[in-house]
Amino acid sequence: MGLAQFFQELDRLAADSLEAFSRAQDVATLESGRVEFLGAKSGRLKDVQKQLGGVPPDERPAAGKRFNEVKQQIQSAFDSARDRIHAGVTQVPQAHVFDPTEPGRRQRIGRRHPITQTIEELKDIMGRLGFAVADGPEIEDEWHNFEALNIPRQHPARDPLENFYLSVAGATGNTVRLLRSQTSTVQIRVMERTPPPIRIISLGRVYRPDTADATHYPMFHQMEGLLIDRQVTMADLKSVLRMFASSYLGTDVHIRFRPSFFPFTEPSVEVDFQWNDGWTEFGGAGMVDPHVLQSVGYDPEEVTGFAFGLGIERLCMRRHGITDIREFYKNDVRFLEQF
Ligand code: FA5
Repeated sequence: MGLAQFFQELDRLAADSLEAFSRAQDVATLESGRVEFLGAKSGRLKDVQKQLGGVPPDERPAAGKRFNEVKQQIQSAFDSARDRIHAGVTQVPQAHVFDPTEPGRRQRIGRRHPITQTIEELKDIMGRLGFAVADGPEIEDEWHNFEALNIPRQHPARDPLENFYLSVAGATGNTVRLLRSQTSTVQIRVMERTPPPIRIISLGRVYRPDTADATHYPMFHQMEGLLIDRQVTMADLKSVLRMFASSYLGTDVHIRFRPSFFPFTEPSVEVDFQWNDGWTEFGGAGMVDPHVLQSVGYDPEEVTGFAFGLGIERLCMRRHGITDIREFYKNDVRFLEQF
């Protein structure tokens, strides 16, 4: 084989192998290229090397020199393809890189409704004043919602337009029930089953067909308080409410009683708290009427007591500067997540 022909063979080998290695994108293609061009037994480089013996002796040094150059070229093309492919294989896609120095992504965590949070806080404060928590049903009978509370049948508070009445089917026919309109029902339930002394609170939903506006909602929450013992006076009521209000609003709060009327307390008052820039009404209160004490079997000559019922939404609104009660029930996360 003449030198020119040998050089031609070498050039073709170099061109083929460089192209193959530069195109290889994965380990398998790289390996088959390696076997084809650099294979120790039957690689194409080996074949060309064998042809070196057929080159005339005086031309062999030039042929050998050129052969070595091409071999070097093919080897380095293989090396760089291998480095490139290995780097690609070990490189994790950017999106999955975990960088421990980056600040964490904040997870959105659910939270309890502001009214639920307020209820927990009120229980806590009243618990420290010695009041235990009592519960009663939201679907009530007329005895607990009215009669036992000294609200007789003809009383306007029992008007169907003032209450959500229900007719509940039972074995002995339909019975009248209603969604309780006040938590005062729980006073009766507790007194019926417990001898005095009593010191309880009850917090929960009540229902009235009130038109929703900034301060009214047809479903709202009340905290009822009841204390029955010997020689309880209005002064005890006032100091308990004042301690409560000061704890809840976080500063010394003045209490004002305005004369009022509730069938189940005598005397009865509206309770106002003074906080920041003015007076706000939070609920009603009074000394438990002797008729009520009698209706649950207590002796009004032996024990007296006070009761109060405060609007929980109004308390929460005052404390947080919320101007519209409807915000609580819109389920707007932008409002709710502020608490
Ligand atoms: C009562 O419900 C009496 N049971 C309170 C009571 C208890 C008096 C024990 C005496 C002894 P009143 O109807 O005023 O009272 O309601 C009490 C409070 O509930 C109100 O002051 C107000 O804060 C809140 N409230 C009343 N209606 C609504 C309403 N529609 N939406 C939101 N809050 C209301």
